[in-house]
Amino acid sequence: MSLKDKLEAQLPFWRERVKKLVKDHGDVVVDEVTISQVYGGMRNIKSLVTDISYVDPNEGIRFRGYTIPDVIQMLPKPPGASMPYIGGLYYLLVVGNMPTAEEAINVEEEWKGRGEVPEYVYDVIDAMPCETHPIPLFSQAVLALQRESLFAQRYKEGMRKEEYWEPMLEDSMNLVAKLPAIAAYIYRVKCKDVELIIQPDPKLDWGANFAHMMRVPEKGYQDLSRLYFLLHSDHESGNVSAHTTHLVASALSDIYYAFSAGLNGLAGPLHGLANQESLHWLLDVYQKYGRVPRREELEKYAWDTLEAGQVIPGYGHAVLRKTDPRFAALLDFGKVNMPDDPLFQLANLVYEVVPNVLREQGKAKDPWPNVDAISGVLQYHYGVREFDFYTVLFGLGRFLGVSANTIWARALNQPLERPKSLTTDMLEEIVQKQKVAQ
Ligand code: NMX
Ligand code: MLT
Repeated sequence: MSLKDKLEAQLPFWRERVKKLVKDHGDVVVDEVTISQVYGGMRNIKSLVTDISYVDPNEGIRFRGYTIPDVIQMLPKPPGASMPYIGGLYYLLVVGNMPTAEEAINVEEEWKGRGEVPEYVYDVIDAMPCETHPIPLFSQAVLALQRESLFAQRYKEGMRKEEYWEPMLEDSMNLVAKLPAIAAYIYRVKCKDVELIIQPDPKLDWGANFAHMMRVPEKGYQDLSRLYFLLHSDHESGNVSAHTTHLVASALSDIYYAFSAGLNGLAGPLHGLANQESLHWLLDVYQKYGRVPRREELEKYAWDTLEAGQVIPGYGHAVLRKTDPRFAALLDFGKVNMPDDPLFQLANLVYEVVPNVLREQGKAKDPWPNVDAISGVLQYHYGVREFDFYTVLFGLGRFLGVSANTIWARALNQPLERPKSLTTDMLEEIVQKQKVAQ
């Protein structure tokens, strides 16, 4: 059975399960909302649902119930690789269980058949000024492809609601197949390379093909690419890129519109841009001392950053309260593949020093590193040194999760998202009424 058949087979059960839960228990209270949360970016308000991944504050992400070490160990891998097929990860995210090697390879093969990028996409990228940040290039390229949307076409033709998931899946499979070539092209444009289009190698899997089109020959970079996309794929529903994609798609905008919007959210320095900011910070430290600094020097540098009113990029998180397991997975990769790289050693030292500094300062609720504290160091090691490009890499991985979520949102007929707002007067009135009632 194909990924599509496996998905389709589950839909009657899931539709009935959700229908029954809402019908029988629709009034059960899940959460209460305080004024601090209303003014505080809706932090920790439990108001979204996804079965694809869950972030436990003390444990970190689980994909379909599996931890990162489980996923790395259990997913099928290409011969000789230490990291899994991304086709297998996509199967896990969309279908919900671990694929066999054959099932993972089937997804990879389907993508190969859908990978050709129309020429006009490259024309759109070429038409933009070369100093444009890679994220607008990526986001525009995705938006340009909207004319290919089967969802939009079928909707226009009068598709039935129960069928929405199907063209959403088709669009997602088409887009995921094209994204590595588009991303690699943007990288080559930014590097002012003469050879802009590198044809994919049909013998390689999705992750390794990305490495090939980036023209990074080391085998380690193939594995880093697979690992990187796996780790960045999903982080439950409330993060800015996932939530934006979900919100836009809830208006029945197709995945091209929705993901392009999600990428624009990812571009913010408090979200995906933190990976490039983090590498800048590490390089500034390194350049200041001309070497890996001593612990006391690094401590002072961190304090200087805080006293200048800036954040330490790559540290802290809106949900996590422990070291991000994605950081830990990249750290482990670095220990095996680049233990002597001075920047890697610096990132390691920062991990020993900065959490104590942030704890002492007492502001950040989470003093621990997130994925962005180290991801750039590993790219830098393999020669991918266009910092601006790092958020594109994050976005390429993130598509896997947000598209899986969008397919399921349409399969379960999730409605238009439209929360309610209040005025400050109204909130003050609520406070007064509660005081009187006490
Ligand atoms: N360095 C300095 N101050 C920090 C940091 C940090 N790394 N993290 C949080 N704080 C401050 C934060 O600015 C806030 O200050 P103020 O009260 O003056 O506004 C205070 O601590 C409380 O913030 P929190 O409630 O702990 O964090 P919040 O949930 O609002 O934000 C982040 C989470 C991730 C936006 C925040 O920790 C941050 O800005 N980190 C640095 C940027 C970063 O690494 N972003 C990447 C996130 C992960 N990703 O991959 O997208
Ligand atoms: C993410 O991967 O989206 C980030 O860690 C941010 C988040 O989860 O809020």
